[in-house]
Amino acid sequence: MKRNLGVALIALLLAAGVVAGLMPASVEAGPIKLSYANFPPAPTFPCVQMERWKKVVEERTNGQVLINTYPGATLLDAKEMIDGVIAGQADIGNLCQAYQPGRFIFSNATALPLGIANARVGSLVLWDLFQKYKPQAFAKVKVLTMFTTAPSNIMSKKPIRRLADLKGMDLRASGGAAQILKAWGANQVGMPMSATPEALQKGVVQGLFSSLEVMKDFKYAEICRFATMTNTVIYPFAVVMNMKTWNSLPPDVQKVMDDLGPEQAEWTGNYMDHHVQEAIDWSRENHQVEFITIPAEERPEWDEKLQFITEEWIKEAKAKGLPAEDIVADIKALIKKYTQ
Ligand code: DTR
Repeated sequence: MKRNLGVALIALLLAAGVVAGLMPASVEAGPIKLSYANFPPAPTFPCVQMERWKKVVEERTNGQVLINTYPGATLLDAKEMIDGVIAGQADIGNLCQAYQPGRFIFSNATALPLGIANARVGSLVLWDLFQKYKPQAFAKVKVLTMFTTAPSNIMSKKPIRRLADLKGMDLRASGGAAQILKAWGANQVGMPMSATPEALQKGVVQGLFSSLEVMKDFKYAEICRFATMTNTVIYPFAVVMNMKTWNSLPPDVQKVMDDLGPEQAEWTGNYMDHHVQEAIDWSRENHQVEFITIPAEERPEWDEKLQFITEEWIKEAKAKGLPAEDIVADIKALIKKYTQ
């Protein structure tokens, strides 16, 4: 009898422990596992921000969530990213919106030559703009964060000091930036970032147009000993989650991710700006790269040649039913707000 009482007491204590959350109810369901796909190699900035997001989410959810990252297109490549996430091939994916200017016409307004001076400003502008307009292109996914690159510059094997030096030169660009190179008289060659190292090696192109951190991350400084500081457009990116996955997450996990959206945008912008400066210093020191400033008297000509791009975008966006002029006005106002 005494013994039975003892057993009952232990059982009662155990039950109380379960109710109080001190012990697992049965075999505890393991952490929620999420896959995160990315297209460029691990050391590049889109993947650095991915690892940071993973670490912060895992910490802030106290191990409730575990994220497996897949850099280097091992799960999904650049152009299949959003459809792959919609189809559930990955729970999360990072995509460059500028690679598909027709599909992401709204966000690519931030890639117009409107004077975004750095990645921090670009990322904050893009995030706010997305929140205000919630573009249709993202209706089927949950957007976790957005960010941009720093402005684009020309990296080349031969020096480009004046517009005339660009005439007929084969230069790589991707997405919306292609028309910029064309407008300046270069022969634009389109390809994703991943194909560029080989194209440079083989001499298919004599340079490229991108933000300058790639000088270090892809070691382009070994081949391109010159960089012409055009400080033109940024590239917008987005990190998206499969909608079913999102809806299956507990509210506290969703809140951690929601709160992280704008913080991650700013963190990535700051990381990028800092890293661009590091890459410039590294390229100068290790490969004697010359950074060329466009002569002041020629600068207006470079800028004038790009004016049509915003006008064309407004026409195209209007035809698709977007409030194009309002979007451009908002971008200009947001640039002012975040540049101060
Ligand atoms: N400028 C775009 C986007 C870009 C900039 N840095 C990286 C690094 C890795 C992948 C893409 C990008 C481009 O030229 O593709």
